[in-house]
Amino acid sequence: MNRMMKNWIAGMTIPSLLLVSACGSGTSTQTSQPAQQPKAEEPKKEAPAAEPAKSDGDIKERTIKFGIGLNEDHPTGVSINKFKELVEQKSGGKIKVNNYFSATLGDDIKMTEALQGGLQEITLPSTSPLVGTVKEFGIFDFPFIFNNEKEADAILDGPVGQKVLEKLPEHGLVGLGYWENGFRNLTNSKHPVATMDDFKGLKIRTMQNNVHLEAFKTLGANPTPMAFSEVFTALESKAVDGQENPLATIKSNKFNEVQEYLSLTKHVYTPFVFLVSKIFWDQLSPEEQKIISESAVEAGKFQRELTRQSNEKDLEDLKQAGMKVNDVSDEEKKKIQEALQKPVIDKYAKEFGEDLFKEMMGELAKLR
Ligand code: KDG
Repeated sequence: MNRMMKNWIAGMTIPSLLLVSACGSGTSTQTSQPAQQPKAEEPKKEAPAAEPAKSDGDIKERTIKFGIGLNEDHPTGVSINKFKELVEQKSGGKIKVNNYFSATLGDDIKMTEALQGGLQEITLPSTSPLVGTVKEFGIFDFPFIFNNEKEADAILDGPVGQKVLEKLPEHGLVGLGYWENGFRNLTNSKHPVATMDDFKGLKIRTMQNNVHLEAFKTLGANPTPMAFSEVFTALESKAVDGQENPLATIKSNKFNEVQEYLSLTKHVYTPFVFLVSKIFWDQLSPEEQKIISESAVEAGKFQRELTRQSNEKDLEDLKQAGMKVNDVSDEEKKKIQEALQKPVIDKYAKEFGEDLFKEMMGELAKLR
């Protein structure tokens, strides 16, 4: 994106009604509060002509491009198809959603940029590669921060998650809530990873995220950041020894074909963020925004349930497919977490915003 476009996006604000719809109704069935509304401003002159939002009840013929890196058979792919169904049904067939799976529109960063430029309407990236755009997403990347999905839901659907979503509009993006990528587990082709020492020397692909990189480095591994679409080939060619992802992704992307060991490290939880292009969003009528945000929330609930239900079967299937699976004891996880506290968590909490980090930890303490 060129500088003029960036400046223009940074200068844009959303008419207050639209923002309430994006951040309020988008998460209204969850526990978060409506967003603070910035004052409406005239868009700057060089803005592409966006059609003004019309009155309630106005639904136009539109086509949405929705892209993701995962495959269609992944629980998230199934749920994106559910989103399509909901939008098409709620709009009486006027709004069409075309889904593009398996990174056919590019990786998470590329699709996010396409949204900012108004070239694509929706994507559902992991929050981790987005820290270059909204650094606060990084607080979700800390190892062992969430003990279970219930804690993740409470933080993401609560005020902390909402505050991070509110950073998106100034970057040309609108966030309609969080779906689940999930707890990540390590696979590799060398040996089981059951202790802190077992990480040493392993070449591991990570997402494009400094916390992940630094954490694996601190454990003595050799991390390489890489877009998701390149992972299978990198594992197959042995350019890297391992990677880490939730079980559904390991299965859907057939990493078991090129990885022998699956260690249930559950070292970090990754959210997906439901992103809409702000250029597109601002063209929609309140009625159209409502259809999209309600469908995102409804399909998101379905997605979390489906992902959680499939975990057990995914593990069974991966074992059946020949992966050698091992657990990591709580004691060992604690040792790893302690080793990462100072060089990773304390260091990056300062960078991402200590107040927000403290707020998250305070909320988590209340839940425990
Ligand atoms: O589009 C989603 C995927 O590309 C990605 O976010 C999956 O967790 C993931 C990874 O490891 O890159």
